[in-house]
Amino acid sequence: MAGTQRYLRYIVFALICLILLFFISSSSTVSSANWPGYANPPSPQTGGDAKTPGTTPNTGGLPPAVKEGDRMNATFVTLARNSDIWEIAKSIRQVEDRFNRKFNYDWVFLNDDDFNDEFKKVTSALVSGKTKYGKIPKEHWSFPDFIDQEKAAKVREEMKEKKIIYGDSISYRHMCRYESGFFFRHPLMLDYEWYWRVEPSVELYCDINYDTFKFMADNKKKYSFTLSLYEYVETIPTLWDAVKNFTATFPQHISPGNSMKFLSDDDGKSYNHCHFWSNFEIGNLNWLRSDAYIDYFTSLDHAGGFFYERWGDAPVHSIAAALMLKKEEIHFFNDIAYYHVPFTHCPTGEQYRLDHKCHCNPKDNFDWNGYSCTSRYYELNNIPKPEGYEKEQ
Ligand SMILES: Nc1nc2c(ncn2[C@@H]2O[C@H](COP(=O)(O)OP(=O)(O)OP(=O)(O)O)[C@@H](O)[C@H]2O)c(=O)[nH]1
Ligand SMILES: *[C@@H]1O[C@H](CO)[C@@H](O)[C@H](O)[C@H]1NC(C)=O
Ligand SMILES: *[C@@H]1O[C@H](CO)[C@@H](O)[C@H](O)[C@H]1NC(C)=O
Ligand SMILES: [Mg+2]
Repeated sequence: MAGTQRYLRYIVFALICLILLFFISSSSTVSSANWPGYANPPSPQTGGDAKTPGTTPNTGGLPPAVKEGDRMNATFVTLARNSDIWEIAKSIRQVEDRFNRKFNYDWVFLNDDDFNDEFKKVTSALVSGKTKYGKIPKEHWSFPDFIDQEKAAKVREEMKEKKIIYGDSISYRHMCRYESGFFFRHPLMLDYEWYWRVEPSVELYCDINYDTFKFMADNKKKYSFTLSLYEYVETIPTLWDAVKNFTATFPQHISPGNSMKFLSDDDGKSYNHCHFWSNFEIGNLNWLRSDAYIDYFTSLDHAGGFFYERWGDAPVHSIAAALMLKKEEIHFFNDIAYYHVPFTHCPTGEQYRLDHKCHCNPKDNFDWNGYSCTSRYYELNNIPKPEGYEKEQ
């Protein structure tokens, strides 16, 4: 009897070993076949984490790979040179990770030169939607005939001596004029109603889990921003005069219920230099293509300040939005955490930042700094400031 028992024990032991071996090998094939995890619905965490002292269960799970539902008539748009390739690659990767891998919107690239193969290869590999590459027509990137080029050259010399940033640059002026008056009229852009502008070297710090274009449409927004600040006065000494001439000539284009209070502290007599920072924009292209905006741009263009001064597209777009849109049509995206050197918008509100896996330092948030114009926007629209803003001032 004792011999049979020992015999049985050996058999049971061998069986257990076999079963164990089977589980080890099969479980490792299952998990590797299922990698990457994004393909799976978030699975409830096993109790193992919670039972291990010093660890916490991740109850947040992983976001779904692609959002269901219709897409808007929208595109990303980037103006860039071939030499911007690695800096724009960085921006694209962040926009894709935080937003576009879930929505797969197209991306239009514009350049005053031809894009080279490397630029196209790298950017099209990174973008989850279609990519399109456009060359800017010469007449949108050169001195218009009504500009006195000698006078413009003298201004650049003076600005260089005063050490005004980009003060002596011709290409920077063409860029500002192009972004002010032409990008939305490029043939590739005519196919779309909405745009999101992205520049090289920008960062996004939080997940964006909803369609921002749809949000704009559903809430009747036309223009939006994440950062606002005061413009460098030396670059726009006569911009406000040109604006006043425009409003006198085209009073029909000025909207009732506009955001004049954002721009002026004396009912429009003078400009306080506040503007939305246009390196980030989500906006409506049909508004930019409207008679009102085109009349505005044409009027400013003829005043000459893109070349005789150094007008930036940020104050040009901002003044247009503030005067020609109803104030409710301009949106502040508190939830889009954004960086363009040297300023950060990090959403106020800790719970929001945790829920959206933000990686910005709230101490870097510029919104409540004295040089930001964002509190004016809140006050003018009677929006209560987000909880906790006092601590960030
Ligand atoms: N194709 C082309 N794109 C340009 C040129 N100059 C600027 N850009 C693009 O225009 C946008 C604004 O130019 P930036 O040099 O970023 O200007 P900025 O944001 O005022 O200044 P930075 O602090 O240097 O970023 C970026 O998307 C640039 O890639 C140019 O000469 N040709
Ligand atoms: C997208 O918008 C543009 C501009 O309004 C329009 O011409 C085009 O037909 C629209 N495309 C679709 C698919 O709706
Ligand atoms: C004012 O605007 C009108 C119409 O755009 C233009 O003809 C005129 O030259 C402008 N005057 C100045 C001083 O800019
Ligand atoms: Mg830039």
